[in-house]
Amino acid sequence: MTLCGNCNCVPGVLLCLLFGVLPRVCSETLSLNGKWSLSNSNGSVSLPAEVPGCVHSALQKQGYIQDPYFRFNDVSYRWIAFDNWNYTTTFTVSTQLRSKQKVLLVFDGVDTVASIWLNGIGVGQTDNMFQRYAFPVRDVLKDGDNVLKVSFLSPVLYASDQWRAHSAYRVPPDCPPDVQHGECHVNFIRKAQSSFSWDWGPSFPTMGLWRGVRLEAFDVLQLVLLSSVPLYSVSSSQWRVHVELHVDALQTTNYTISLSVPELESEQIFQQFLRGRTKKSFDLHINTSSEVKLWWPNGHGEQPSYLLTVGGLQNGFTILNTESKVYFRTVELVQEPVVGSPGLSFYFRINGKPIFLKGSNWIPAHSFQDRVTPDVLRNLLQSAVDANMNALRVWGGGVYEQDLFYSLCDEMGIMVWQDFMFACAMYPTDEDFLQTVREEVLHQVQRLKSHPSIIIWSGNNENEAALATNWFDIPESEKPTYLADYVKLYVDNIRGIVQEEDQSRPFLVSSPTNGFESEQEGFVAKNPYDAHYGDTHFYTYTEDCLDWRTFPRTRFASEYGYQSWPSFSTLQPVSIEEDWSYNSDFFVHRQHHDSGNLQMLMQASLHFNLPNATDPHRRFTDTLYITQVMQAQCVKAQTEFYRRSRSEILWGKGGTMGALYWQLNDVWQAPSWSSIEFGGKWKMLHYFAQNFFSALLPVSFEDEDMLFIYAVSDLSHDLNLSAVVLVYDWSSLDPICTLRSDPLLVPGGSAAAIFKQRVDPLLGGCGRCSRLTCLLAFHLEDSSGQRGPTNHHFLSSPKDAQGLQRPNITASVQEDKSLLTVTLHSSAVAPFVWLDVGNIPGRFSSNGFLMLSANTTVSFNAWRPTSAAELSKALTITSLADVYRPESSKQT
Ligand code: BMA
Repeated sequence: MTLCGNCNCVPGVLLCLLFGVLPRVCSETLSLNGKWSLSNSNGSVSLPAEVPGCVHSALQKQGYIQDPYFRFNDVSYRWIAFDNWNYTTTFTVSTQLRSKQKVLLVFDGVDTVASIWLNGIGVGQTDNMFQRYAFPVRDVLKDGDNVLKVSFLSPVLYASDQWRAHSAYRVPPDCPPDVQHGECHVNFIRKAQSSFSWDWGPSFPTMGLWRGVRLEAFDVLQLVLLSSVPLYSVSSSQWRVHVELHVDALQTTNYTISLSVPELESEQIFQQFLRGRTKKSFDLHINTSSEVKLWWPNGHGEQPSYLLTVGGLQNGFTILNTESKVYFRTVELVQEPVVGSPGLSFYFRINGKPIFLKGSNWIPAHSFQDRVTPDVLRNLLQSAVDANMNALRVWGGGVYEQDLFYSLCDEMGIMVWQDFMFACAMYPTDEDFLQTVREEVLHQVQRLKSHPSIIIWSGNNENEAALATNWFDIPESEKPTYLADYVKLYVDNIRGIVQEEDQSRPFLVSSPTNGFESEQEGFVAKNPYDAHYGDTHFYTYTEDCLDWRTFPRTRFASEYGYQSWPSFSTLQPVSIEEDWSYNSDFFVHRQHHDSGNLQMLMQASLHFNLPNATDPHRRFTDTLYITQVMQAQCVKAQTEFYRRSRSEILWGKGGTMGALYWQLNDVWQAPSWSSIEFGGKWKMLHYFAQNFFSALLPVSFEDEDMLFIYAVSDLSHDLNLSAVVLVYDWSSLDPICTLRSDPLLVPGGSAAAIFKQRVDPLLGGCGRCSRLTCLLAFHLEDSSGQRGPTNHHFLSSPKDAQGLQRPNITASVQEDKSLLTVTLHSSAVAPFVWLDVGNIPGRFSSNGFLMLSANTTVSFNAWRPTSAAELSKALTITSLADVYRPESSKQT
């Protein structure tokens, strides 16, 4: 029997209805995406607009405004979000569609506060960017032209009205810090919290239809949503797939539902009585004699998927025929007593195996979501995988990402820590607000729970900490009100819904939190940053980032980081020549973190000479470079500290099982904590992440003049390893001594001290070597040779290094078939060698490295066609000794 051959079906869901001997009747979908018209409240601006899209994108596309990211345009274009806007489209519908019993007008995403009019009749209202809306419109449709209008209220004015109406007590913060040039009261509107500005992003309070719009028409039955969650029973050693069908049944009848995973020879048939809008649950038990291949995080195995097919019969005729992907894995968040340490552990077990989470935090990839194309997502997520990450936290101040984001994470083995979208604020809890949040949470959990990549839900970003440590100066006497609101929102409502909908993964109320301990303390712990429990966020800008004593020996580091500036080629398209100095108005304007520009230079100056080229442009680009060197070194030091702390409890602390630095990506071209610039270019930090997240890693540190090297292994098997240490003089490319530790059995999934020697005797044993004249390079070896990357250890600040020379690096670019390589020649030891090819998109196999040999070759993976000639022309090379000239400092 052929099904739905020429019908429009709901994307992703093939649904077809056939009745007895009657001709086939399918559900019908009419997409309303495409060209709409857009106008402002008084009609003075009127233009075509794309749906999905937003007002800002439409204005730019039609030439009403310049690039909103250009220079100071974020402030120049403030007016856009203070106006009300109307989206209008005209469409016709077939008689066949109109003759259906039910017709729904479906919006997958409305940003945000709007009323919806069809042929002049109000059919619905929206107030939450994160909900899906479906309004019945059958009786409003007519022959000929139908006019659909969506009238948006200014989100800024709406938020402010809501805030004013909430007069009983304040719900802070009122406004973002001035340095962010943002709008106020974003906590009163359910839209991306960072859209009113953040400490890394501009204020663009968008409006628009940011996801698809369509008519869905059907008779008898519609499948609204299908979810499938595999669950494993330890007692019966059996998998079952928990399937939920959300249907709208217009005819009350008995249906036969069949579920099967053919590849696992598992099938079950169910009889169901369906009536109205309803959710039906089924358990498909997987044949115990079939071998189930498990989904593993990146670096721990493959990500095999199976096809689940769902069929439905009514009176012997097929009414439903759809399929979806299923991946099998279990997840546990382990919080249990730790030997030798007060508090509780905090780590994830996937398929029974403890996994160290390595990765970063994800923020919106653009202020205008319509610009987040599949290519943008693919590129960023591939960059995460290429840097050996296995986890990303979708941070709670942005958006629940589009389906493709999670599908790619499933395929790439990226574990997702999914926040709900509440960040750095208190929130109202009046009934209207709670109601819209409940619908949001329900929708998002149902939409996303089939993805194995999501391993945890988390209620909010930093709101427990904000309350506990009183960010908003709430008087002690008023605290109970806020605590009660906190519990009402995140525990009674959000957690309640999540746990009802999804028992397959843990729920955490906040991040950072003390987990079970926070719950014991009434959900807001006295100190949610306590390293003995849960996860921590830790930032310091003034202390020396290369001193590991600075960092908390936490169970799980879910945020930490340092800012840097993006490279010149990223800034150039949004700036002009007068902006190209570190203290320009543009540089001040773009920095949304109080004192951020100064903090970067201060941190850099602890270990590096600040650039002093006499040519101002050179000094400017060198300064961008030095901020990236600093950031890369700082995050490396902190991440290595967390990774080497996985197997150790010292002074009651340790057992660290996660390092997610802040932040992976950027929303625009500005200074931030990101390791990838807006546009996808890797900062030096991202190249460093490739190494510091590698499965097998040697890590060095000093404690009281004792040099330690740890072997950190995320592998599943044990290795017999030695550490090999090469001592170099800064002034020579030949090592002056080599030391080797005795072999040590390093168990898979552990960190072990493999090398230990006092620094002074070590250097003394090498002849004419001191902390100022020498440095160390080291790696791990087994009988098959080097395992993992080479790491290095500076014995003093590079700015004090004696013998460090300008290396005069020369390069030649070759092209062999499609492989582009750059061969470098250096006359001296060169730290932080940075290759930059301007705006040619792509990445090097390695960059920002320490050059300890005269020649080295790296490849360039271009993201568009290019040539050796083009690359060679664009290539600039900078190393540490190039940015500071002692002579020129004497001249000034
Ligand atoms: C944390 C995050 C973000 C912020 C970052 C850098 O607090 O949750 O809110 O952007 O630090 O300040």
